[in-house]
Amino acid sequence: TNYDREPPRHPSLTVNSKEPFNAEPPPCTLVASFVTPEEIFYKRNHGPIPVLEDPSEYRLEVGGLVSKPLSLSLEKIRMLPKHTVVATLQCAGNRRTQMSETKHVKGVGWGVAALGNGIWSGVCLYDILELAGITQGTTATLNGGKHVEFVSVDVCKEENGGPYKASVPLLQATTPSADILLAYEMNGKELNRDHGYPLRVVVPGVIGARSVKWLRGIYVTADECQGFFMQRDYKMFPPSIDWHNVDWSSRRPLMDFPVQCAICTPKEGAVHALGSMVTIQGYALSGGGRGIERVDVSIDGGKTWLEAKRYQKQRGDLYSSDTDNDCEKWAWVLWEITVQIYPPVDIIAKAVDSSANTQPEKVKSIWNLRGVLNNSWHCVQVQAEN
Ligand code: MTE
Ligand code: MO
Repeated sequence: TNYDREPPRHPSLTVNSKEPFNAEPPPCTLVASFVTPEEIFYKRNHGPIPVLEDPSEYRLEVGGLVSKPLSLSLEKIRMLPKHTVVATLQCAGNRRTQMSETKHVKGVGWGVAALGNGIWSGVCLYDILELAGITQGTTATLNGGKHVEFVSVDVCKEENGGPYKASVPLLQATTPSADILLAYEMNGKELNRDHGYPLRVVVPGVIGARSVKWLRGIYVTADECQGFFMQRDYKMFPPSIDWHNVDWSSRRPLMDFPVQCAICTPKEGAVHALGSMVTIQGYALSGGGRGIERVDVSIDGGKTWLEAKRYQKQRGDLYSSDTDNDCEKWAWVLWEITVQIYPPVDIIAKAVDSSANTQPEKVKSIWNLRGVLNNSWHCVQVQAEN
């Protein structure tokens, strides 16, 4: 595999793995804007970034159990109705490094910034499927198609040199409110190579692993995708299971992510004077289109809690009511609270989603061999100035 045609990257990124390139921004830059700029948006790859020599030669193949197979050029795709979705992509491995502190887990280490909120524009997956002869809201086609598989062109060692792939159930793919997009723009600009140029899938509310980049083919299939990342990775096992007794076929692939929250500023080990006013900021999100109902912050290690103010647009337009119905359902909320602190203190944040789901207090109770979905309470220690 050849890494000499990688795109340029922003110097502020923390590189967790160089080849393949895996990197995340400093957490404080995440809370600087509701929409994450592309340069600092986390990058999660399993191989070199593909090179598309001639965009006019590109074709998206739509096949499998469809009545009208298609081969679509970029030009044709751009002529179809354009939709925009604001959605946060989050890697299932976000906060994995912390999970490893209790007991080692296998996988690329990530801090709290393996996520980003983007404005994605492109065509709706159900519009493409409709062109291929599948009607909206279909659970199965007459010839037995029940899943929609997305296939890329990148070279992954886990796939023995084959491309990255994933699938979603046909019903989700054909349901307009699921908002699955084939995006060719990110934040109002042409999608860049790191994030999937010329076309990527965006499956809102679902772990990032299913949002296949550098999309080349969409296939309606009878079975769920049998690729490595669906069957032998991105599954969650109980704490009692480790590499010696794991049976990958006993669990389903992860899809929706759970309620999650992290403190982005102050950072771990920050120093503050006794009695100083500190603004604590972070993000919170949940999967499956569930919004955030509440963010609780403690400045005494979890004895008492205060509710933070949440916002989705400008920092200036803080809202804390549950009556805000103009929120983006697939996007994170940013939150903040200004408090007087007497260090040393443990600052903790936890969120509650719109279905009243809460986060586990300790990482130990959700430890799993692949280190996925660490959504335990996030804690930052602040030291006293001496
Ligand atoms: N698509 C392809 N083709 N190859 C990949 O390695 N990584 C997946 C997903 N799509 C991946 C992919 C994973 S695990 C995540 S978390 C997201 O892309 C990351 O998207 P980003 O790099 O645009 O942030
Ligand atoms: Mo991921």
